[in-house]
Amino acid sequence: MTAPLTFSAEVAAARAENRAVVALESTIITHGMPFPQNLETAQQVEAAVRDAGAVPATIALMGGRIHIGLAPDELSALARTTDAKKISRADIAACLAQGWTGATTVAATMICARLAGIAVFATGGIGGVHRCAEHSFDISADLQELAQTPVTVVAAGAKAILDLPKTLEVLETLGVPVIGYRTDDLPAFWSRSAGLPVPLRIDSPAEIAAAHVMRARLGLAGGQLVANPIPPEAEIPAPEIGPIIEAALRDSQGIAAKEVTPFLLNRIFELTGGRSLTANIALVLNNARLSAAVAREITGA
Ligand code: PSU
Repeated sequence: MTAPLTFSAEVAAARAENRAVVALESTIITHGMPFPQNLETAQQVEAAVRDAGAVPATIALMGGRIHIGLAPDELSALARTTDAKKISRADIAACLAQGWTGATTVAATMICARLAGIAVFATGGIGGVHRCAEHSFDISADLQELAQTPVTVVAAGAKAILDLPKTLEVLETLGVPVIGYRTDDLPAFWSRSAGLPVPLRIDSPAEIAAAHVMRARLGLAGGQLVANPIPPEAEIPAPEIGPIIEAALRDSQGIAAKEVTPFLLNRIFELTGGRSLTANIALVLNNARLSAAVAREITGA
């Protein structure tokens, strides 16, 4: 009994040649950005990985199979789909067994990447501990996944809609290394700094790769979170985005569970007149480039 994996032609060729592969998620396409920017971004992110010398593997669930790499027409169809389910660890088996179309979150993409033997994954920002989680208990399954699945995830920190100090605390409790890339400050998605120290700092892709390999040698479960700050020219500084996040949170009363993050991202998009999306695209591209460099170091290419 093996997992139902279907590799795209490009990813299958890369595997045969032992070339570096970078996993990419699909919830950001279906639930994180509006059409057509979602498709344009997904295509640009794949191109950025190729330009940096690795092969992109966008992951999605379709027809009862885990697709590792999507053909251009599949990517385009997914970006236009309005009824894809947002799939995390809890949903993945039922989604496959039912043959639903599922977009993978960070947690589900990590599970699929591990099954496909992919060590590095690029996203925008991970999920984490939501504000007022002491009342709602809303903590993203992404954190537990980082604690148990050995994939290095490159993100621009956790999304600033979250409670970032609590997110860092939970990651520490779970034993997840949070590595600032060329920074001592925790990046906050749209902003370069959350005003919190990042627990670890590493300044080169080779050293991030070495830490990944060392975790495997030590038999440590779980992955690493690489926190890569948004490029300076694209950032929305924290004092500027802060009040907008507060306003979006006020508007989110009554929204719960999986709907919270997509609602907030969309509301912040509206309140910033689209500037948050421009920043989101820039940070994802930046993470794709760093992921390709780390993946190449791990495969020795
Ligand atoms: N990064 C982005 N946009 C997104 C996401 C990441 O730039 O929409 C998605 C990821 O799939 C992540 C999810 O796993 O948001 C977090 O959702 P939740 O807070 O419901 O766990």
